[in-house]
Amino acid sequence: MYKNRSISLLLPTYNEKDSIGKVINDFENLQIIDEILVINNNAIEGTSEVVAKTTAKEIYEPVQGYGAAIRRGLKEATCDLIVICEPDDTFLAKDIFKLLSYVDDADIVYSSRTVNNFIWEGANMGKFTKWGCWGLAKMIEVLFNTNSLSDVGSTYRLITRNALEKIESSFRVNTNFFGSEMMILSYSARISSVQIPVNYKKRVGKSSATGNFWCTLNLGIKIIVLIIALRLGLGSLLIPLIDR
Ligand SMILES: Nc1nc2c(ncn2[C@@H]2O[C@H](COP(=O)(O)OP(=O)(O)O)[C@@H](O)[C@H]2O)c(=O)[nH]1
Ligand SMILES: [Mg+2]
Repeated sequence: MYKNRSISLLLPTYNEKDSIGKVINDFENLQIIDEILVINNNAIEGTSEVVAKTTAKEIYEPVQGYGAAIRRGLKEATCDLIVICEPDDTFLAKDIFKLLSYVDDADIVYSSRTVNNFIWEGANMGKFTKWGCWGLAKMIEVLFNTNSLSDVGSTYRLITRNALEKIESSFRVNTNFFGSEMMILSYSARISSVQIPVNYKKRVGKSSATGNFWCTLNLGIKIIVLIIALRLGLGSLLIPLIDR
């Protein structure tokens, strides 16, 4: 609970068997989360056994992709505030307090991983990823006239139930750029938000979304198409072509 508001935490999992137990424990130890939901998205063998040793509830989502997993979690979450994170140990559980400290002023608190002194040694935030994420965030900032944004791809975020209800029916993306779609839809719906820096650490295990230059470039191009499609009102036409 935070100021009498209950908190759900969503952790989608695909390839995080070796870190998910620690990440869940880190959040449990904060003693403020009311419900931890792990969305198992055809995760590697052994993941369920690790989750079973924690207080988290495991949900299976067969439709493959980060977006499909998060959308399922958002449907299942029961609390007033919903926090989305990753179980790969790239984020710090205690940074949830930074997100929560803005919840009186904004209905969505996004995080940014591009602030230099918050990027840990070994984190997957080389120049290409950093400036790419920053540049695409600026593209959204200009085209949708948003508050200051410095990262298009940070998945650690908080949304109030009220805000979620305004945009949930517009979600279309099932794959890795769901987070960017959510961001743009929230600005189109005039939901108040802010983006704040969080710590970004070295990943445990291999990243499947931005693990190498070509994956990152491919994702970046899809996000450019997404931004233009949503700006021109062509989401229903163009998103199905790139959402794979
Ligand atoms: N790539 C991928 N990630 C998925 C899938 N389903 C859920 N995820 C989650 O997407 C998040 C981001 O993936 P990750 O490999 O960490 O990419 P990175 O954060 O860009 O390094 C992780 O929390 C995964 O558990 C899927 O089908 N493919
Ligand atoms: Mg990750």
